[in-house]
Amino acid sequence: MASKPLKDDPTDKDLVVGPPLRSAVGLPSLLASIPLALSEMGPGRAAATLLHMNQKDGFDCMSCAWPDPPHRKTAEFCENGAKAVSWEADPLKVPQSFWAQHPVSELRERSEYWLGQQGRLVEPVYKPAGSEHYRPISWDNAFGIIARELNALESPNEATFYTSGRASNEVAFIYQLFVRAFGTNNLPDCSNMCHESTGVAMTQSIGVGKSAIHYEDFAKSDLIIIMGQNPGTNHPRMLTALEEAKRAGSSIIAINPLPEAGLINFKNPQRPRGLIGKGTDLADQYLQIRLAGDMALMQALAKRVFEAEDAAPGSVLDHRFLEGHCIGLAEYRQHLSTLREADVLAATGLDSAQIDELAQRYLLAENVIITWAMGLTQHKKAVDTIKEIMNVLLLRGNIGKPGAGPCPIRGHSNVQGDRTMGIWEQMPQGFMDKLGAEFDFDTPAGHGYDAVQSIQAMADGRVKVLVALGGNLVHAVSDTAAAQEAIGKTRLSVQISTKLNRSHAHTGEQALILPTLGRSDIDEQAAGVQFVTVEDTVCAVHASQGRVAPISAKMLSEVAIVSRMARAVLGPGHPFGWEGFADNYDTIREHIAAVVDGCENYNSRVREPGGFVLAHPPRDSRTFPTPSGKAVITINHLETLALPAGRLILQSLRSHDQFNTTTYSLNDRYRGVRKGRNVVFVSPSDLSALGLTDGSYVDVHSESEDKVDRVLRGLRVISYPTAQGCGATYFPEGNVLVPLSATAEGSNTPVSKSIIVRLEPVPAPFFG
Ligand SMILES: Nc1nc2c(c(=O)[nH]1)N[C@H]1C(S)=C(S)[C@@H](COP(=O)(O)OP(=O)(O)OC[C@H]3O[C@@H](n4cnc5c(=O)[nH]c(N)nc54)[C@H](O)[C@@H]3O)O[C@H]1N2
Ligand SMILES: Nc1nc2c(c(=O)[nH]1)N[C@H]1C(S)=C(S)[C@@H](COP(=O)(O)OP(=O)(O)OC[C@H]3O[C@@H](n4cnc5c(=O)[nH]c(N)nc54)[C@H](O)[C@@H]3O)O[C@H]1N2
Ligand code: SF4
Ligand SMILES: [Mo]
Repeated sequence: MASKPLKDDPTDKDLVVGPPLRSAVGLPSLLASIPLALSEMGPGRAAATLLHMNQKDGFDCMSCAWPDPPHRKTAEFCENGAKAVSWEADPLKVPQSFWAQHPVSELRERSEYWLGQQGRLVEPVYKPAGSEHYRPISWDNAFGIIARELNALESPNEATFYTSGRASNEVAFIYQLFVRAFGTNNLPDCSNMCHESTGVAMTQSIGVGKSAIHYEDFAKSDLIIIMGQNPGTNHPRMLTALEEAKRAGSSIIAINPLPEAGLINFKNPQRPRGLIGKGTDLADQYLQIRLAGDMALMQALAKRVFEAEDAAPGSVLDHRFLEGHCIGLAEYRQHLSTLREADVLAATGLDSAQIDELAQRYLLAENVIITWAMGLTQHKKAVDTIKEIMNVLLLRGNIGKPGAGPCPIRGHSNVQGDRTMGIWEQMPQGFMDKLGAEFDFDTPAGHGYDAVQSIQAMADGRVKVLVALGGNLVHAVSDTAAAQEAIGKTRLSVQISTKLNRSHAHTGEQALILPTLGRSDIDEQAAGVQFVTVEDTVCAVHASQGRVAPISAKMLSEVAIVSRMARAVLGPGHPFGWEGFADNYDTIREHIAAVVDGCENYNSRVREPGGFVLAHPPRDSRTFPTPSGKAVITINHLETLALPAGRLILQSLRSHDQFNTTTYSLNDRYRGVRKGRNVVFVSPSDLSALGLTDGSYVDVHSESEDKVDRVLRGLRVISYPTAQGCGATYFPEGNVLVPLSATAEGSNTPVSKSIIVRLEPVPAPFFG
């Protein structure tokens, strides 16, 4: 039974706010996912998808990048994975009549929830210049329009090619090949707005920008420090790994301005006791840090490590490791000697005793893992903050040994694989050389545009065509109004998508929507049913094969779309063998094996049950591929976000029932919010200082250097136990507040988690 398309957009009319929960998962969430799957997909598709999700012969969950355990259970998915597959495998189709009925001007006013509920996109549609309506078009004509517009450009650099991290390795590889054969490195991706800061920082520190642990290391660790991450919502099966680690004797420290339920306690739905019992208490220490205070905290921790070493020389630092594998120790020690505790306390909002306890716990543990996600990467000093994490780990040799290492937790299910395959505006020369040699062509020189630079280039006319392989760029990037205007200036925007979203409404003069198969769909090509491959957050690569029949024969696979687009644009005689790629994905994997380091014998290794783990020199052998050949202990200058009186630092984050810009429902169960999203969380002490009360309404104005008044209107204030001086609201709505130019130093990632705002009281909205 398919859900009925909504007539109206949901409002916050029935918003209910209760207390935040102190435990995650358990019975309610398991039960919550099943009826949803049944009502959206029907029982046949629900069984075909849920039972094959994350199994060795099934498909990879399309939601987050959390890895699969070595031994799989029958139900190897979480509530949010079930929501993601229910949303994708929805048998409801956007009907042909839809396009005549709904002009783009109307779609612009619709909520993401409404857009996503209209069903799967099942035929290509085209909006000509000057028209308010899309209309069905043949695939050949669609590719013809793309070829015409791309080939009319004065330079290939006048086009930009976005990728969202759900794309498989196979399509990512041929997409970047097409883009580089066309002649540009303009390959922005969602990673630019996500873990870019991580990649930059870790590459400088240890030479590799990826997690340096195996799945099994969680249970081998003595201590896991979880920073800036909400696993209960965004990587729910991580709670199982944390529970196993706790049972094996590890302790957990959570560092987060918000008391997130999933970090406090976990009831495991896979364990009968978990359903009814009191669950496992997770965090042994919970540090409610001020937003953007983590760099100061890591420096204070490192300083305490040095003080302990001074008190007991030779017994605290890992001298053998430091001497054999690292540079920069003496300078770092010297630099931290000037760190002032008062600055640390102001930046973190913590007291010295809390930081002392953190240091004691760190020093007592032999093997330490530090994980993090968007709470660290989306700040001005994000790169330096992550380099300080690396410093802390290096001091005690917490890398390249069992149970220890840095572990950034990626977002989209294949965002890491897409990078491995060459989706990056600044791929290293070694990759470019191998790509050029394999296909015998001159790869474009120089760096291309990232996501923010692409929007800026559209705004000032340097980019005239936008092609997007998935995602929802206009609503995911910062400064929504500026992004809408910029994309509106292009000649053509092309979206390769499964479902409708805001990027189909804010388009170039002309626009194309190309409907694609998703992860769960059976992908049949000339050589038979195909599988694709993906890489998870711990560098494990494996196959993924869809399990349900596509609901329309007019949808094409992403590989078919990209290879046909390439043939249309580059000409029928183009020598790379595009047609064969779509017929049989093994042909693509042969090229991946030749070009991508670590992917030798790719076709046979991904056919092993469970796949294989990519090499990682720091993890595997304490070899550091930096210019010096050593891990670099870096010096970073502390800068604390200044907070003028009467202002708050605001973060924008995910509710429990959304996937990035996709809204599954208006609920955020763990934080006690139901049937509404237009809320701002503020601490009780800030509320009284600002003269506001729980339940009142405010407009949120951001205060930026360019003096533009960016406003998010009519938010309901929630008194919430967040760190003092800090507020929170939901992403993507919060993007209207972030100037395009407000980005992290060194990674150009929008600072979505540190926006200085002022709250102005307004009357309660009237819900007619
Ligand atoms: N269900 C679901 N799963 C998802 C996604 C989704 O939208 N829905 N998105 C996927 C993607 S693309 C990504 S990148 C990940 C995101 O995963 P997360 O990073 O967990 O996502 P956010 O909701 O942005 O949460 C940020 C967390 O960091 C904390 N935080 C914010 N600022 C700071 C800070 O300055 N310091 C510290 N210490 N903590 C801070 C917040 O309080 C919050 O708990 O999840 C992935 N998985
Ligand atoms: N303010 C603020 N902004 C943020 C963030 C934040 O925390 N705060 N987080 C940032 C982060 S971490 C990220 S990753 C970005 C996310 O940016 P994006 O990746 O661009 O956004 P998504 O919402 O994940 O994209 C969803 C759309 O992808 C399409 N889609 C879904 N599945 C498939 C598929 O299999 N194939 C294809 N071709 N299309 C598909 C659907 O049409 C769907 O509407 O947003 C960033 N923006
Ligand atoms: S943890 Fe992430 S990848 Fe695993 S089932 Fe849940 S949403 Fe999917
Ligand atoms: Mo992300």
